[in-house]
Amino acid sequence: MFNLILFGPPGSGKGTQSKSIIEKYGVTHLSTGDLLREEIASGSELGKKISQMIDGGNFVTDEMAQEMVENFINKNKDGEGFIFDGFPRTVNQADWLANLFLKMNSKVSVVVSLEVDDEELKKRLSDRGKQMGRPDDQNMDIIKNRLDIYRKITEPVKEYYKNKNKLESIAGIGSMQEVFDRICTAIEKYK
Ligand code: B4P
Repeated sequence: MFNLILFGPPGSGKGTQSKSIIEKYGVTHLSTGDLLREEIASGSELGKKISQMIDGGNFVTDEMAQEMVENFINKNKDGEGFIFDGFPRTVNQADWLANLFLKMNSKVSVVVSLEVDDEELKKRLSDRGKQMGRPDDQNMDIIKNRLDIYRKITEPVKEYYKNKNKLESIAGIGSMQEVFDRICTAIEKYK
């Protein structure tokens, strides 16, 4: 199993690049953002609760994210491996994932971190807000809140993987093809 974590702030290109990575490497896409938005779209009581949390740019609880991830992995564990897009977002989630993989006799193979500055991120997210209508992209205060949470709570996860010699940081600025080529070069070192 080859398990890749695509890491980076909101708007860094995780969802965008995941599509090309899946095509090239045949791994299964696990996007916690997509799973949460599917639950919201279903109109369930849980979906309403999730919407209150994420539409304002805040996280769901670790327990909610972990339960979703575990169910998804159990349903898709016979594939080539996974690309994690948006998970882990806390050090707690990273620890939990390591334990889950240990039980499955597997591991995180590599973490590719997309580095993009805040000005570019704000521009990308507000442009997407105009085109796609995602509630958490609509308002600059919400976008700033998401970036703040990223810097305070999610960025320390990078250090966690650096200490395990699994971190590859690459520039997320440039054309989508240029970024993709950099990601592939990083992945090939761990294949
Ligand atoms: P996500 O769906 O993961 O939201 P995201 O980080 O905004 O998306 P992404 O980073 O994939 O967007 P992309 O750069 O591809 O999560 C949504 C919310 O769910 C979170 O805020 C949180 O509340 C909650 N959540 C999710 N996971 C959680 C967890 N584990 N724990 C707790 N809560 C969780 O695209 C952005 C834009 O940039 C696009 O318009 C794209 O076209 C553009 N772009 C991409 N690459 C570009 C390039 N090279 N040049 C120019 N533009 C580019």
